[in-house]
Amino acid sequence: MNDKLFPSLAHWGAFSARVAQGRVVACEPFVHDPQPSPLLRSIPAMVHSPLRVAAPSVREGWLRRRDHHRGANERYVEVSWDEALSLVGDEITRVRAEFGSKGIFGGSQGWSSAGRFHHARSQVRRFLFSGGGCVDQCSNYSWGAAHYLLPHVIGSHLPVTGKITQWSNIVDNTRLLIALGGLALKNAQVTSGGAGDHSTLGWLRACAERNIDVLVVSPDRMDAPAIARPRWLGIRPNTDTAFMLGMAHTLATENLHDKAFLARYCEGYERFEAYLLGHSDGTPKSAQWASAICGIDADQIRHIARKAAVSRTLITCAWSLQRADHGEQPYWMAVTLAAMLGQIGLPGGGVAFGHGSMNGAGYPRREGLGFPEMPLGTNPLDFAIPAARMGDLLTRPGETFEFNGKQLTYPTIQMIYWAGGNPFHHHQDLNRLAEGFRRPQTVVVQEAWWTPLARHADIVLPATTMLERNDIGGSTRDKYIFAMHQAIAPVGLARNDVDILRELAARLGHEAAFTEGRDESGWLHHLYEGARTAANRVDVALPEFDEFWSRGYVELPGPDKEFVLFDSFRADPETHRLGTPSGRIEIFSEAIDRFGYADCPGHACWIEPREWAGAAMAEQYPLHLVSSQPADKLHSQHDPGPVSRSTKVAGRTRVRMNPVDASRRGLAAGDLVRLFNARGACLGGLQIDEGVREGVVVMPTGAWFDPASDQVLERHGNPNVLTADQGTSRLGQGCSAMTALVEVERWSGEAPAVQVFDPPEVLAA
Ligand SMILES: Nc1nc2c(c(=O)[nH]1)N[C@H]1C(S)=C(S)[C@@H](COP(=O)(O)OP(=O)(O)OC[C@H]3O[C@@H](n4cnc5c(=O)[nH]c(N)nc54)[C@H](O)[C@@H]3O)O[C@H]1N2
Ligand SMILES: Nc1nc2c(c(=O)[nH]1)N[C@H]1C(S)=C(S)[C@@H](COP(=O)(O)OP(=O)(O)OC[C@H]3O[C@@H](n4cnc5c(=O)[nH]c(N)nc54)[C@H](O)[C@@H]3O)O[C@H]1N2
Ligand SMILES: [Mo]
Repeated sequence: MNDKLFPSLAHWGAFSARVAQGRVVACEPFVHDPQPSPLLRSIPAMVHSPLRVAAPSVREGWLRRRDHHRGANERYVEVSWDEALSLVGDEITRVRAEFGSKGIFGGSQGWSSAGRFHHARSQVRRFLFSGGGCVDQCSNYSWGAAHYLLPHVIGSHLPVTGKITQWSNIVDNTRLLIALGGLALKNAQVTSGGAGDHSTLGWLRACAERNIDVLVVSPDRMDAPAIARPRWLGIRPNTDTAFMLGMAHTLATENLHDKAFLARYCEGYERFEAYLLGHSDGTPKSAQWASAICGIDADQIRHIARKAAVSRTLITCAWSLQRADHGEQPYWMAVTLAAMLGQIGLPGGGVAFGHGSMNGAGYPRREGLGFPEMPLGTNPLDFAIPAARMGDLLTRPGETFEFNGKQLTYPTIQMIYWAGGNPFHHHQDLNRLAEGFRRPQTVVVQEAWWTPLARHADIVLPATTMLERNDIGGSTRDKYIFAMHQAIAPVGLARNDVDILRELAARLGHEAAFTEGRDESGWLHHLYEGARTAANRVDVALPEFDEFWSRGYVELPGPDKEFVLFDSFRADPETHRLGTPSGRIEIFSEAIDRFGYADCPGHACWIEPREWAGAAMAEQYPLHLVSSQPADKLHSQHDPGPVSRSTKVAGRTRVRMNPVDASRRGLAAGDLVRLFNARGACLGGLQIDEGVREGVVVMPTGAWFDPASDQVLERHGNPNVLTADQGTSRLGQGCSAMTALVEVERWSGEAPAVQVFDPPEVLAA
């Protein structure tokens, strides 16, 4: 066989594509990766999938009548590239002329591919910005609440991006590791921008070897991998703030809190303490009080607090905690609790975010080392909505809302342009989103596959995958820069996103601003040289481009000194002031207090989520839905691939439930079940698991949205027909997907077939 190997990179790992007779036949993991992800196995089937968009396609109803009827099961007509680009170019020109740039929604949230030059979302925003601007999106679905809270409290949001105390430092120093939301290995498969070094498993093993007391607090025991020899506390979802308040109360009443640390490094502890002890509202937040809310025994809460006070303790919070109603509160409370323990800035102590959320969180790059990233330019419109508020944008034009101390108004969107994301994966309350998607005049999508988003578009432009183009990849959370070699010719009539946009820019008269005079090769050299120059400045020599390209990767040295979050602030808080107004940790924030938000007051506090076990609504919908990240894919990417398909039960997403809840409903393993609430309903395949806390069901995200035409039932198991589309609070306006109540029953009728894995009807040109 005359197979050839081509180095490449996905968010879930570096690999080499094996190509025979012009087809990708296998993906071989990067040789230096200690723990390659099994997700690589889906790539060949997906690249050559019958679900690839073969040619530019226009929805028949839009082409003939300009109708807005965007459903999930529409018919398309193939057109030539020239006709497709004329239609798109004319629409952009018309909408800009009639409504201005604020008529175009181009935030295009989504992970796209790992390559940094062909990163679709970056390119589409560059294109729209250089052509006059668009309504953009700020922050993301991952950590929206933290993004806007943490600068008020600790002066920066950077710790939530992965700049946190290094794993090696934890292994050497921590004695008690409290992981709220856990350390799930499923999540460690992925790093945004690509992972060459899957290291989390090794770090968890090292924790066990050092006899670190790893305490996983989560509704799902899967978040407590056995390799770390953890203890598991099955908490009620969305109640971590109460749990930590109970610990804080124990510290304060037993005089175990570090008064010297609070006085020197923090602002406003007294205001918080008045609340904690119940002086300001009559309710002491005792361990007993906390236990009734979070479902963890009061003695256990007290015991953990006492142990934390005498051990080197690190509290690390998964990002999921803040992807919930009032998601700002658990993060603020974790900082407050860590401040009371007085170990912030010490090796292996204090507070951190996301060690269990993504590979490489806790592996910061050496200070000063750059990585290849496309410049976006600036948006002339200078307007962005918080990422997760797009449902409101589309359904509430003209409405004013509050966001981190500002008032913004949703404009009326006439045109949506998307490349590199899937809102029918990532957004909440998808039935509402589908309604919002019918409002604009035109929806343009660049996609490689007939995803649920492509099926809701008027004009679908077929894009190449990473194996059909040359690129360069890397992440601040990984130690490599990777060359990505084109392995095969574009499939069907697919074009590179950047080439589609360049030709449109040429037709619209801003090609030079879009390309800056560089083609693919020019940009790859430019991006690599940027990283090389930055490295040179910190005395790290990287090889010339040609050597890098033929070797396929370069390895960058790790930090020269172990990274410990806030160590310099601790050493000298006057010189290394935090970026908060006081320069210190703000346990009470004047700035937030002045906003006057009842849903995010001036210090951390327990506010009941609108949906949780303690809500009145729980009588009708008694199960808390946890829609966590899927183990078998990245979001909705490659859901039709073999890895994802092999995990489905009865052809639908697996939903896990405690045996007590199952027997109460007369349900058995393998049953086809219907999950429902007032917002929607979907099918799932039942798995019974005593590692799921009673009162909770776990349905991971990622199933391609497959509504029956009446929209009453989603057939495939997409939990976002059940989640609520509401901001975390007026402060962060983040995604609050983890706050949803549902009921589950056996599906007794005939099982409706899943249809989203069949391509839509497409008429030849
Ligand atoms: N219920 C619930 N919902 C959630 C979450 C949750 O925890 N619970 N988590 C949220 C989070 S944290 C996130 S980050 C989001 C993720 O949401 P998204 O990032 O929108 O999800 P993806 O499935 O990664 O979408 C990427 C899309 O880009 C396409 N694509 C890949 N490469 C290319 C390319 O080169 N060119 C083009 N044009 N397209 C390409 C893929 O086919 C795919 O359709 O979901 C959010 N939604
Ligand atoms: N395999 C894979 N890995 C991924 C991704 C993927 O799609 N697939 N997505 C990546 C992305 S974009 C992101 S943002 C990160 C997200 O990282 P996280 O937000 O940390 O990931 P999740 O899986 O949503 O949540 C982690 C765990 O938190 C638990 N949990 C949920 N609610 C609560 C709660 O109220 N309290 C407590 N204590 N625990 C709770 C759930 O059981 C869940 O397994 O993951 C990344 N990693
Ligand atoms: Mo995310």
